[in-house]
Amino acid sequence: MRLDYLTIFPDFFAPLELSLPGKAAASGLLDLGVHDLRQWAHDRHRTVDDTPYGGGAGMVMKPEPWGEALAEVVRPGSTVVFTTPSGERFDQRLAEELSTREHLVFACGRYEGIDQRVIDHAREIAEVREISLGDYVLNGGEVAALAVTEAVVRLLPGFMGNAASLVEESHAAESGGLLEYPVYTKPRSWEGRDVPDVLLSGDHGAIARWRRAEAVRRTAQRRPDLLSPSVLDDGTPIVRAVPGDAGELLTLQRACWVQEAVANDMLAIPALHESLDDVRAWLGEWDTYVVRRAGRLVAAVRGRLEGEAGDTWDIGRIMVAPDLQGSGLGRVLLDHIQAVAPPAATSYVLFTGAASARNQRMYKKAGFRLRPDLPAPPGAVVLTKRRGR
Ligand code: 6GU
Repeated sequence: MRLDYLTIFPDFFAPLELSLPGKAAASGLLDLGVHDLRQWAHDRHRTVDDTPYGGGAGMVMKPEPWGEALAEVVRPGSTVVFTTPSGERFDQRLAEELSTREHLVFACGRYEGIDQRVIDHAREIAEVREISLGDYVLNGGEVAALAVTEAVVRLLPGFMGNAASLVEESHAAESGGLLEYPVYTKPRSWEGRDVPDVLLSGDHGAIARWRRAEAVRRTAQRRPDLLSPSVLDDGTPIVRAVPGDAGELLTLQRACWVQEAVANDMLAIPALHESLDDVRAWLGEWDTYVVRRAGRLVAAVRGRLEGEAGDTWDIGRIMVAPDLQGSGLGRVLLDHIQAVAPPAATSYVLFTGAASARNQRMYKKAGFRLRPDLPAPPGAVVLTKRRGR
């Protein structure tokens, strides 16, 4: 595999010489080229940026040096990787895909980005991927290019010493997309902390079961988005809400809570008065799940840990589009939100209108009990349930 880097900070890539890619280069598995973009800037100051058309903050990278650089470095079969916070999210699947390419050219943007025509032009002469490491902003794409390089290069055949360690680690498709289980080595007891007994048992079946259970527990706690989504009877998935769902959630919420207002003869219900910004804000604070039918957002539920000890899973905003009410969707969402509660949750709590007879019936059927002993908002009742283990 050949790797080229186009950057205004070639020194960023010095680590390539020492780390694993350096060894691969020495063994002939990798060919590396680091290029200073300014060698293709021809004015006295070797300028690579300029002010944005249309105004706005910051500087934009000029197209001409990039055009010349790509003309020199790209060849048939190249893949050009633009590292940018507005790219597609880099993950193990994408690393595996890139590891099949003959030639990667990393184009590292700085400032507010590269003139869009450079990317459009690159698409005509090569395969182009715009890649982001995640939802945060770095000053430039160099560190991202290094991270992508390390993830890709270690997948090349003959690169890792131990092929099995590639299969078992976090995120490998073969381990079911779970995070890795915790690992231990000697000594058996350290600073009063002991290695779990099962690992010393010699019982390989028990060890495999323990590791699998730990991997699932960790994943549920840290990355619930990686666990297989729940599905309805007809296979419709229940998926995590994303920020772009806010508008439809607001519409559904208004529709559902008008019914509540009528049933309880009361307009002072928070869900009825929230703005789009309110919904956007709570989406960031709650684990929210939605169901779509034929593209339309028809149901939702949210949960989060509450209480002094953080052990109560607060369930709310169970909403089902008026035309689908009575179909059992609400109950499925109620079961789902209990199932995804983090391990710390030892009980569930929810509120509903004091006069919302249908809701209360469903909650009681699901094992919740009315708690007149607990404080409730005006016009509402509290129901709780202990979490079964
Ligand atoms: Cl690839 N570039 C920059 N500048 N910031 C980032 C990133 C890339 N990925 C996450 N943040």
